[in-house]
Amino acid sequence: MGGFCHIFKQSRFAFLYSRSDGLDLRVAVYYSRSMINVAGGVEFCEIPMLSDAGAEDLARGVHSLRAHWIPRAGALPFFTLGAAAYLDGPLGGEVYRHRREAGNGVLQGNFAELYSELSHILSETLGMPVEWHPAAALPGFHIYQMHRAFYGRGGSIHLDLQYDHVNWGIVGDPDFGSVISFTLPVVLPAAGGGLRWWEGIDPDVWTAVSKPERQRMIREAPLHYLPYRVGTLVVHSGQIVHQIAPGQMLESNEERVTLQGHGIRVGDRVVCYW
Ligand SMILES: O=C(O)CCC(=O)C(=O)O
Ligand SMILES: [Fe+2]
Repeated sequence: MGGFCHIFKQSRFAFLYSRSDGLDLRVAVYYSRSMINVAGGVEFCEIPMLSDAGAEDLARGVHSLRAHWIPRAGALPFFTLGAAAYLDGPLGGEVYRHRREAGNGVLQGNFAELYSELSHILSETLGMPVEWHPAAALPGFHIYQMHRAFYGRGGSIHLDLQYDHVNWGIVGDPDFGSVISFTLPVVLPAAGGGLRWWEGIDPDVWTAVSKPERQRMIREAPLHYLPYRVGTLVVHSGQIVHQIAPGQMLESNEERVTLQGHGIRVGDRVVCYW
C-alpha cells in the first residue's frame, strides 16, 4: 500500500500499511484541519521517487551550487539553496522577492527534470493538477552539515504556516484547510534522519496558546518519530505539531540535505511554493 494516497480526493478514510522496516503508518485522508482529529491519526504518504544513484546525482548538483547556498544560522553550517517564505518572508517582502527570483532561476536552471517529476508525482498523489506559485519560491533545499552545535538538537517545533508569508491574491482563493507539506530526503546522516511529531495536538489550540502552554502540551502528547529514507518523498498536512528530528552527525563529512516545499488547494488545483 506504500507510496499511494489521495490527500484531497476523499475524506474520512484511513488505512494502515506496513513498511519493509516494520514501521506501521496510518495514512488518513482529510480535507481540513479538523479532519486530523476526526481521523484520530496522523497522515504521512511515502512515495519512492529517486533511486540511490538519482539521489547521489541530485546531491552532487546541490553541492555544485555551493556559491548560491544562503547561510541561515550565522556561522553555523545550516543553509538553504533557494528562498523560503518562512525564513525570508519575515525579513520583508523585498528580501523574499529578490532571493526567490535569484533562487528560482538557479533551481529551475539546474533541476528542471526534478521539478517536472515532482509536480507529476504530487498531482498523481493528490488527484489534481499541481502548479508552482508564480510569485513564490520553488521548493528548495535545506542543508545541515555536521557541527557540534547540532548534536542532539532538533529543529523548531512548529506547524507549517509558511503560507502566511506568501501573496495569494494573484492565484485565486486558497483553501487554507487543504494544505500539504512535502520533504524529499537527498542525503541523510549515517545515524539516520527524520521527522518528530506529537500526536493529538489541535492545531488551532496550538496556535492560540502561549509558549509555556505549548511546552506543557508537548510534554504530555505522545511523541513519534518518522525515519526518512533517501529518495522517498514524504507528504503530510504540516498541521501536525512537528520538528526536524534531533540528529547525530559524527563524521565531519556528514550532512542532511532535503528538498522542502508546501502546497495549498486553490479551486481544482494545488499551488506549491517554499
Ligand atoms: O526537514 C524536515 O524534516 C522537515 C522540515 C519542516 O518541517 C519544514 O520545513 O517545515
Ligand atoms: Fe514543517
